[in-house]
Amino acid sequence: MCIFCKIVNGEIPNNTVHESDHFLAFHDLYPKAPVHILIIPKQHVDCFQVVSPEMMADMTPFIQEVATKVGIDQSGYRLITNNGADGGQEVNHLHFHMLGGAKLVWDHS
Ligand code: IU
Repeated sequence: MCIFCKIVNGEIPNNTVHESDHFLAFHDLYPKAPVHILIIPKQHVDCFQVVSPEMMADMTPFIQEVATKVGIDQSGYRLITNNGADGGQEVNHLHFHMLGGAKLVWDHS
């Protein structure tokens, strides 16, 4: 079972920000910005390339709710998903990084 599935089923603790029946948002263990939240579907999906349009449609308002809940919906944030090897994906369970809480620098590397 993948590490994020273990977080979903409670085997590994997490610092939850927001939760619904289908999605979970929790603080990244190694934050790269003042706010760094990971947003995942509870159902295992490998990566963005294979996610269904229906799941993305459901996930969109959840992601927006997370931003509102942590108070960065107005100040702004960056939403990233690393897809596959060249994208730098290390955990093979779809996740969006929500980064904010400061004016972010755009790093193209
Ligand atoms: P990536 O896009 O797959 O590279 O991102 C994985 C993220 O998961 C990365 O930012 C890690 O810090 C984060 N993470 C975590 O928060 N908790 C964990 O147990 C593991 C990784 I493993």
